[in-house]
Amino acid sequence: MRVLILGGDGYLGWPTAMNFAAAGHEVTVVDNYLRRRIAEATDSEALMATPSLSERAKIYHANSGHEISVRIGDLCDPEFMFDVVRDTTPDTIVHYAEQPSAPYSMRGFREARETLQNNLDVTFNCIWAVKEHAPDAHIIKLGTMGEYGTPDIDIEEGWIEIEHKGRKDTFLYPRAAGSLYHTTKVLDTDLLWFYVRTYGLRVTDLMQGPVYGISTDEADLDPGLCPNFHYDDIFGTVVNRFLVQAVAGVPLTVYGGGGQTRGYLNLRDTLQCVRLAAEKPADTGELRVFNQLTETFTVNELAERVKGAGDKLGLNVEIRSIDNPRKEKEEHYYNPVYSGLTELGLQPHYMTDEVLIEMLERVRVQSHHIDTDRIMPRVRWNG
Ligand code: USQ
Repeated sequence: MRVLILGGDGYLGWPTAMNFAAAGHEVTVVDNYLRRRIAEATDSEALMATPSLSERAKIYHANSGHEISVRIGDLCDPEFMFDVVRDTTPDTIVHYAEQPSAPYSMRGFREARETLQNNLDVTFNCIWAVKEHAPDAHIIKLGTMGEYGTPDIDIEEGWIEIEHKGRKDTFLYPRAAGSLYHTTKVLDTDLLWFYVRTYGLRVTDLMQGPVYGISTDEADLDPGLCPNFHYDDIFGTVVNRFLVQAVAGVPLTVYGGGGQTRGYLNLRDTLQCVRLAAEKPADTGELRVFNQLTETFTVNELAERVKGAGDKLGLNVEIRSIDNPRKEKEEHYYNPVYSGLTELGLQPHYMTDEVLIEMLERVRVQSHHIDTDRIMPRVRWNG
Protein backbone atom coordinates (compact mmCIF):
# COMPACT_ATOMS: atom_id res chain seq x y z
CA MET A 1 0.00 0.00 0.00
CA ARG A 2 0.96 3.61 -0.43
CA VAL A 3 0.51 5.06 3.05
CA LEU A 4 0.44 8.77 3.84
CA ILE A 5 0.92 9.65 7.51
CA LEU A 6 -0.24 13.13 8.50
CA GLY A 7 1.45 14.22 11.72
CA GLY A 8 4.42 11.90 11.19
CA ASP A 9 6.63 13.65 13.75
CA GLY A 10 4.39 12.79 16.71
CA TYR A 11 4.66 10.30 19.57
CA LEU A 12 2.49 7.92 17.52
CA GLY A 13 3.09 9.20 13.97
CA TRP A 14 6.79 8.36 13.75
CA PRO A 15 6.59 4.81 15.19
CA THR A 16 3.57 4.18 12.92
CA ALA A 17 5.57 5.28 9.87
CA MET A 18 8.45 2.92 10.67
CA ASN A 19 6.04 0.07 11.37
CA PHE A 20 4.29 0.42 7.99
CA ALA A 21 7.65 0.71 6.20
CA ALA A 22 8.93 -2.41 7.97
CA ALA A 23 5.87 -4.30 6.69
CA GLY A 24 6.84 -3.38 3.12
CA HIS A 25 4.43 -0.49 2.53
CA GLU A 26 5.46 2.71 0.72
CA VAL A 27 5.36 5.45 3.36
CA THR A 28 5.32 9.26 3.23
CA VAL A 29 5.22 11.32 6.44
CA VAL A 30 4.09 14.94 6.65
CA ASP A 31 4.46 17.37 9.53
CA ASN A 32 4.97 21.08 10.25
CA TYR A 33 6.57 20.55 13.70
CA LEU A 34 3.66 22.28 15.48
CA ARG A 35 4.04 20.09 18.60
CA ARG A 36 7.79 20.75 18.75
CA ARG A 37 7.16 24.49 18.59
CA ILE A 38 4.50 24.38 21.32
CA ALA A 39 6.72 22.15 23.47
CA GLU A 40 9.58 24.64 23.18
CA ALA A 41 7.30 27.63 23.87
CA THR A 42 5.84 25.99 26.99
CA ASP A 43 9.07 24.42 28.35
CA SER A 44 7.65 20.96 27.73
CA GLU A 45 10.32 19.23 25.68
CA ALA A 46 10.40 15.44 25.52
CA LEU A 47 12.69 13.38 27.78
CA MET A 48 15.04 12.37 24.97
CA ALA A 49 15.80 14.88 22.20
CA THR A 50 14.53 13.57 18.86
CA PRO A 51 16.25 14.35 15.54
CA SER A 52 14.31 16.05 12.71
CA LEU A 53 12.09 13.87 10.53
CA SER A 54 14.53 13.78 7.63
CA GLU A 55 17.37 12.83 9.98
CA ARG A 56 15.22 10.09 11.52
CA ALA A 57 14.32 8.79 8.04
CA LYS A 58 18.06 8.56 7.27
CA ILE A 59 18.81 6.76 10.55
CA TYR A 60 15.95 4.34 9.93
CA HIS A 61 17.12 3.66 6.38
CA ALA A 62 20.67 2.99 7.58
CA ASN A 63 19.38 0.53 10.19
CA SER A 64 16.64 -1.25 8.23
CA GLY A 65 17.08 -0.57 4.52
CA HIS A 66 13.52 0.84 4.40
CA GLU A 67 12.80 4.28 2.92
CA ILE A 68 10.39 6.82 4.41
CA SER A 69 9.67 9.96 2.35
CA VAL A 70 9.37 13.21 4.29
CA ARG A 71 7.37 16.34 3.43
CA ILE A 72 7.50 19.35 5.75
CA GLY A 73 4.57 21.78 5.53
CA ASP A 74 1.33 22.98 7.06
CA LEU A 75 -1.66 20.78 6.25
CA CYS A 76 -3.97 23.65 7.27
CA ASP A 77 -2.96 25.13 3.92
CA PRO A 78 -5.35 23.44 1.45
CA GLU A 79 -2.92 23.80 -1.46
CA PHE A 80 -0.21 21.95 0.44
CA MET A 81 -2.63 19.20 1.50
CA PHE A 82 -3.95 18.84 -2.06
CA ASP A 83 -0.39 18.69 -3.48
CA VAL A 84 0.66 16.02 -1.01
CA VAL A 85 -2.38 13.83 -1.73
CA ARG A 86 -2.08 14.34 -5.51
CA ASP A 87 1.64 13.52 -5.47
CA THR A 88 1.45 10.44 -3.27
CA THR A 89 -1.89 8.93 -4.50
CA PRO A 90 -2.32 7.09 -1.19
CA ASP A 91 -4.33 3.95 -0.59
CA THR A 92 -4.40 4.81 3.12
CA ILE A 93 -4.13 8.13 4.93
CA VAL A 94 -3.43 7.96 8.67
CA HIS A 95 -4.47 11.29 10.16
CA TYR A 96 -2.65 12.18 13.41
CA ALA A 97 -1.99 15.82 12.45
CA GLU A 98 -3.67 17.53 15.39
CA GLN A 99 -2.69 19.61 18.37
CA PRO A 100 -2.76 16.65 20.81
CA SER A 101 -2.73 18.18 24.28
CA ALA A 102 -5.88 18.62 26.36
CA PRO A 103 -4.13 20.97 28.86
CA TYR A 104 -2.71 23.15 26.06
CA SER A 105 -6.20 23.52 24.57
CA MET A 106 -7.44 24.80 27.98
CA ARG A 107 -4.60 27.26 28.58
CA GLY A 108 -6.38 30.35 27.23
CA PHE A 109 -8.16 31.88 24.26
CA ARG A 110 -5.16 31.83 21.87
CA GLU A 111 -4.34 28.19 22.56
CA ALA A 112 -8.01 27.13 22.35
CA ARG A 113 -8.43 28.89 19.02
CA GLU A 114 -5.17 27.46 17.67
CA THR A 115 -6.30 23.93 18.64
CA LEU A 116 -9.77 24.35 17.14
CA GLN A 117 -8.51 25.84 13.90
CA ASN A 118 -5.60 23.49 13.39
CA ASN A 119 -7.50 20.30 14.14
CA LEU A 120 -10.61 21.08 12.12
CA ASP A 121 -8.73 22.65 9.19
CA VAL A 122 -6.52 19.60 8.75
CA THR A 123 -9.50 17.21 8.92
CA PHE A 124 -11.54 19.34 6.51
CA ASN A 125 -8.65 19.71 4.05
CA CYS A 126 -7.93 15.99 4.24
CA ILE A 127 -11.55 15.15 3.43
CA TRP A 128 -11.57 17.48 0.42
CA ALA A 129 -8.15 16.32 -0.82
CA VAL A 130 -9.44 12.74 -0.77
CA LYS A 131 -12.73 13.66 -2.41
CA GLU A 132 -10.99 15.55 -5.22
CA HIS A 133 -7.78 13.58 -5.77
CA ALA A 134 -7.95 10.11 -4.19
CA PRO A 135 -11.64 9.20 -3.74
CA ASP A 136 -10.91 5.55 -3.03
CA ALA A 137 -8.32 6.27 -0.30
CA HIS A 138 -9.16 4.96 3.16
CA ILE A 139 -8.86 7.64 5.86
CA ILE A 140 -7.84 6.35 9.30
CA LYS A 141 -8.53 9.12 11.75
CA LEU A 142 -7.20 9.10 15.32
CA GLY A 143 -10.08 10.05 17.55
CA THR A 144 -10.24 9.61 21.31
CA MET A 145 -12.23 7.72 23.92
CA GLY A 146 -12.55 11.18 25.47
CA GLU A 147 -15.17 11.98 22.80
CA TYR A 148 -17.68 9.93 24.79
CA GLY A 149 -16.82 11.40 28.18
CA THR A 150 -17.88 9.30 31.16
CA PRO A 151 -21.61 8.54 30.73
CA ASP A 152 -23.51 6.51 33.31
CA ILE A 153 -24.31 3.79 30.73
CA ASP A 154 -22.09 1.36 28.74
CA ILE A 155 -20.07 3.01 25.95
CA GLU A 156 -20.79 1.28 22.64
CA GLU A 157 -18.32 1.07 19.79
CA GLY A 158 -19.21 4.27 17.94
CA TRP A 159 -22.88 3.66 17.28
CA ILE A 160 -26.00 3.15 19.40
CA GLU A 161 -29.48 2.00 18.53
CA ILE A 162 -32.08 4.22 20.17
CA GLU A 163 -35.75 3.38 20.62
CA HIS A 164 -37.91 6.46 20.97
CA LYS A 165 -41.71 6.53 21.15
CA GLY A 166 -41.95 3.08 19.65
CA ARG A 167 -39.50 3.65 16.75
CA LYS A 168 -35.82 2.73 16.43
CA ASP A 169 -32.80 4.16 14.61
CA THR A 170 -29.00 3.96 14.87
CA PHE A 171 -26.96 7.08 15.71
CA LEU A 172 -23.41 8.04 16.56
CA TYR A 173 -23.03 7.36 20.28
CA PRO A 174 -23.68 10.60 22.25
CA ARG A 175 -20.53 12.57 22.98
CA ALA A 176 -19.65 14.89 25.90
CA ALA A 177 -15.93 15.70 25.86
CA GLY A 178 -14.00 17.04 28.85
CA SER A 179 -11.61 19.48 27.13
CA LEU A 180 -11.56 21.66 24.04
CA TYR A 181 -8.99 19.30 22.51
CA HIS A 182 -11.32 16.32 22.98
CA THR A 183 -14.20 18.44 21.62
CA THR A 184 -12.28 19.05 18.37
CA LYS A 185 -12.20 15.27 17.93
CA VAL A 186 -16.01 15.15 18.35
CA LEU A 187 -16.30 17.82 15.65
CA ASP A 188 -13.89 15.86 13.41
CA THR A 189 -16.10 12.79 13.72
CA ASP A 190 -19.17 14.80 12.76
CA LEU A 191 -17.39 16.25 9.72
CA LEU A 192 -16.20 12.82 8.62
CA TRP A 193 -19.66 11.31 9.08
CA PHE A 194 -21.25 14.09 7.03
CA TYR A 195 -18.84 13.54 4.12
CA VAL A 196 -19.01 9.75 4.37
CA ARG A 197 -22.78 9.77 3.99
CA THR A 198 -22.77 12.52 1.37
CA TYR A 199 -19.83 11.54 -0.84
CA GLY A 200 -19.26 7.90 0.01
CA LEU A 201 -15.77 8.29 1.51
CA ARG A 202 -14.32 5.31 3.40
CA VAL A 203 -13.25 6.16 6.95
CA THR A 204 -12.14 4.40 10.13
CA ASP A 205 -12.33 6.55 13.29
CA LEU A 206 -10.23 5.12 16.11
CA MET A 207 -11.40 6.14 19.61
CA GLN A 208 -8.12 5.78 21.43
CA GLY A 209 -7.43 5.85 25.17
CA PRO A 210 -4.19 7.21 26.70
CA VAL A 211 -1.14 5.43 25.21
CA TYR A 212 2.03 4.54 27.12
CA GLY A 213 5.43 3.14 26.23
CA ILE A 214 8.75 3.84 24.60
CA SER A 215 9.65 0.62 22.83
CA THR A 216 8.66 -0.69 19.44
CA ASP A 217 10.55 -3.19 17.27
CA GLU A 218 11.65 -0.40 14.93
CA ALA A 219 12.25 2.35 17.52
CA ASP A 220 14.60 0.03 19.41
CA LEU A 221 16.98 -0.20 16.42
CA ASP A 222 18.72 3.10 17.30
CA PRO A 223 18.39 5.77 20.03
CA GLY A 224 17.68 8.36 17.30
CA LEU A 225 14.47 6.51 16.38
CA CYS A 226 12.89 6.77 19.85
CA PRO A 227 9.34 8.25 19.96
CA ASN A 228 9.12 11.68 21.57
CA PHE A 229 8.39 10.64 25.13
CA HIS A 230 6.79 13.47 27.12
CA TYR A 231 6.42 13.55 30.89
CA ASP A 232 5.49 17.22 31.35
CA ASP A 233 2.02 18.41 32.37
CA ILE A 234 1.17 19.61 28.84
CA PHE A 235 2.04 16.69 26.54
CA GLY A 236 2.77 13.85 28.96
CA THR A 237 -0.01 11.30 29.37
CA VAL A 238 -0.60 9.86 32.79
CA VAL A 239 1.30 6.54 32.61
CA ASN A 240 4.41 8.04 31.02
CA ARG A 241 4.31 10.83 33.62
CA PHE A 242 4.06 8.36 36.50
CA LEU A 243 7.05 6.37 35.16
CA VAL A 244 9.23 9.49 35.10
CA GLN A 245 7.97 10.67 38.49
CA ALA A 246 8.78 7.26 39.99
CA VAL A 247 12.34 7.45 38.65
CA ALA A 248 12.79 11.12 39.68
CA GLY A 249 11.62 10.45 43.26
CA VAL A 250 8.62 12.80 42.86
CA PRO A 251 5.37 11.53 44.44
CA LEU A 252 3.00 10.29 41.71
CA THR A 253 0.59 13.14 40.88
CA VAL A 254 -2.89 11.63 41.25
CA TYR A 255 -5.33 14.38 40.25
CA GLY A 256 -8.07 14.64 42.88
CA GLY A 257 -9.75 11.46 44.13
CA GLY A 258 -8.05 9.24 41.51
CA GLY A 259 -11.23 7.27 40.69
CA GLN A 260 -11.09 8.58 37.08
CA THR A 261 -11.21 5.48 34.86
CA ARG A 262 -9.81 5.40 31.33
CA GLY A 263 -8.98 2.75 28.74
CA TYR A 264 -5.23 2.37 28.20
CA LEU A 265 -3.01 0.75 25.59
CA ASN A 266 0.63 0.08 24.90
CA LEU A 267 2.27 2.02 22.06
CA ARG A 268 2.93 -1.34 20.37
CA ASP A 269 -0.82 -1.95 20.29
CA THR A 270 -1.53 1.44 18.70
CA LEU A 271 0.74 0.35 15.86
CA GLN A 272 -1.05 -2.99 15.56
CA CYS A 273 -4.50 -1.35 15.59
CA VAL A 274 -3.64 1.17 12.88
CA ARG A 275 -2.03 -1.52 10.69
CA LEU A 276 -5.03 -3.84 11.14
CA ALA A 277 -7.44 -1.03 10.24
CA ALA A 278 -5.35 -0.20 7.14
CA GLU A 279 -4.96 -3.76 5.95
CA LYS A 280 -8.69 -4.50 6.46
CA PRO A 281 -10.18 -1.16 5.38
CA ALA A 282 -13.65 0.30 5.83
CA ASP A 283 -16.01 -0.07 2.86
CA THR A 284 -16.88 2.77 0.52
CA GLY A 285 -19.54 4.89 2.23
CA GLU A 286 -18.75 3.46 5.67
CA LEU A 287 -17.73 5.31 8.83
CA ARG A 288 -16.29 2.45 10.89
CA VAL A 289 -15.59 3.21 14.54
CA PHE A 290 -13.39 1.16 16.87
CA ASN A 291 -12.74 1.78 20.56
CA GLN A 292 -8.95 1.49 20.80
CA LEU A 293 -7.92 0.32 24.27
CA THR A 294 -6.90 -2.96 25.80
CA GLU A 295 -7.68 -2.56 29.53
CA THR A 296 -9.23 -0.06 31.91
CA PHE A 297 -7.82 1.32 35.18
CA THR A 298 -8.55 4.07 37.65
CA VAL A 299 -5.75 6.58 38.16
CA ASN A 300 -5.33 5.18 41.69
CA GLU A 301 -4.88 1.66 40.28
CA LEU A 302 -2.29 2.94 37.81
CA ALA A 303 -0.38 4.70 40.55
CA GLU A 304 -0.40 1.51 42.66
CA ARG A 305 0.88 -0.54 39.72
CA VAL A 306 3.72 1.89 38.97
CA LYS A 307 4.57 2.00 42.67
CA GLY A 308 4.60 -1.82 42.84
CA ALA A 309 6.96 -2.09 39.87
CA GLY A 310 9.11 0.84 41.05
CA ASP A 311 9.47 -0.61 44.53
CA LYS A 312 10.77 -3.86 43.00
CA LEU A 313 13.54 -1.74 41.47
CA GLY A 314 14.22 -0.15 44.85
CA LEU A 315 12.77 3.22 43.86
CA ASN A 316 10.61 3.66 46.98
CA VAL A 317 7.74 5.32 45.09
CA GLU A 318 5.28 7.64 46.87
CA ILE A 319 1.76 8.49 45.70
CA ARG A 320 0.18 11.87 46.49
CA SER A 321 -3.25 13.17 45.53
CA ILE A 322 -3.09 16.81 44.43
CA ASP A 323 -5.86 19.30 43.70
CA ASN A 324 -7.38 18.27 40.34
CA PRO A 325 -6.55 20.95 37.72
CA ARG A 326 -9.27 19.54 35.42
CA LYS A 327 -13.04 19.52 35.51
CA GLU A 328 -13.91 15.82 35.37
CA LYS A 329 -15.76 13.18 37.40
CA GLU A 330 -13.45 11.59 39.96
CA GLU A 331 -15.82 8.65 40.63
CA HIS A 332 -17.92 7.27 37.80
CA TYR A 333 -19.22 4.26 35.91
CA TYR A 334 -17.02 3.24 32.96
CA ASN A 335 -17.76 0.23 30.79
CA PRO A 336 -16.70 0.62 27.15
CA VAL A 337 -17.11 -2.10 24.52
CA TYR A 338 -13.82 -2.75 22.69
CA SER A 339 -14.19 -5.94 20.70
CA GLY A 340 -13.88 -4.66 17.09
CA LEU A 341 -10.08 -4.50 16.90
CA THR A 342 -9.71 -7.85 18.68
CA GLU A 343 -12.02 -9.33 16.03
CA LEU A 344 -9.67 -7.90 13.37
CA GLY A 345 -6.74 -9.71 15.04
CA LEU A 346 -5.31 -7.40 17.75
CA GLN A 347 -3.08 -9.26 20.21
CA PRO A 348 -2.79 -6.99 23.25
CA HIS A 349 0.38 -6.24 25.21
CA TYR A 350 -0.99 -5.79 28.73
CA MET A 351 0.48 -3.60 31.46
CA THR A 352 2.24 -6.29 33.46
CA ASP A 353 4.85 -5.71 36.16
CA GLU A 354 7.46 -6.86 33.66
CA VAL A 355 6.35 -4.24 31.10
CA LEU A 356 6.36 -1.49 33.76
CA ILE A 357 9.80 -2.52 35.02
CA GLU A 358 11.23 -2.50 31.51
CA MET A 359 9.86 1.01 30.92
CA LEU A 360 11.15 2.25 34.29
CA GLU A 361 14.59 0.91 33.40
CA ARG A 362 14.51 2.73 30.06
CA VAL A 363 13.54 5.96 31.82
CA ARG A 364 16.20 5.44 34.51
CA VAL A 365 18.94 5.52 31.87
CA GLN A 366 17.72 9.01 30.91
CA SER A 367 17.16 10.25 34.47
CA HIS A 368 19.79 13.00 34.11
CA HIS A 369 17.47 14.62 31.51
CA ILE A 370 14.45 14.84 33.83
CA ASP A 371 13.50 18.40 34.71
CA THR A 372 11.27 18.18 37.78
CA ASP A 373 9.94 21.71 37.15
CA ARG A 374 7.91 20.23 34.28
CA ILE A 375 5.89 17.88 36.43
CA MET A 376 3.28 19.82 38.40
CA PRO A 377 0.19 20.94 36.43
CA ARG A 378 0.39 24.55 35.22
CA VAL A 379 -2.99 24.71 33.44
CA ARG A 380 -6.30 24.73 35.30
CA TRP A 381 -9.60 24.12 33.48
CA ASN A 382 -11.25 26.91 35.47
CA GLY A 383 -8.16 29.13 35.28
N1 USQ B 1 -4.11 12.37 35.41
C1 USQ B 1 -3.67 12.31 36.73
N2 USQ B 1 -2.40 12.70 36.99
C2 USQ B 1 -1.55 13.16 36.03
C3 USQ B 1 -1.99 13.22 34.70
C4 USQ B 1 -3.29 12.82 34.42
O1 USQ B 1 -4.40 11.90 37.62
O2 USQ B 1 -0.41 13.49 36.36
C5 USQ B 1 -5.47 11.92 35.08
C6 USQ B 1 -6.31 12.94 34.34
O3 USQ B 1 -6.94 13.83 35.23
C7 USQ B 1 -7.27 12.06 33.55
C8 USQ B 1 -6.45 10.79 33.27
O4 USQ B 1 -5.36 10.82 34.19
O5 USQ B 1 -8.36 11.71 34.35
C9 USQ B 1 -5.92 10.71 31.87
O6 USQ B 1 -5.17 11.89 31.59
P1 USQ B 1 -4.06 11.96 30.45
O7 USQ B 1 -3.33 13.25 30.61
O8 USQ B 1 -3.27 10.72 30.41
O9 USQ B 1 -4.95 11.92 29.12
P2 USQ B 1 -5.83 13.06 28.43
O10 USQ B 1 -5.38 14.43 28.68
O11 USQ B 1 -7.26 12.74 28.72
O12 USQ B 1 -5.57 12.77 26.90
C10 USQ B 1 -4.81 11.66 26.47
C11 USQ B 1 -4.13 11.96 25.15
C12 USQ B 1 -5.16 12.17 24.14
C13 USQ B 1 -6.11 10.99 24.09
C14 USQ B 1 -6.70 10.73 25.46
C15 USQ B 1 -7.59 9.55 25.58
O13 USQ B 1 -3.30 13.09 25.27
O14 USQ B 1 -4.56 12.39 22.88
O15 USQ B 1 -7.07 11.33 23.19
O16 USQ B 1 -5.64 10.53 26.34
S1 USQ B 1 -8.81 9.70 26.86
O17 USQ B 1 -8.14 10.05 28.12
O18 USQ B 1 -9.49 8.44 26.95
O19 USQ B 1 -9.68 10.77 26.46
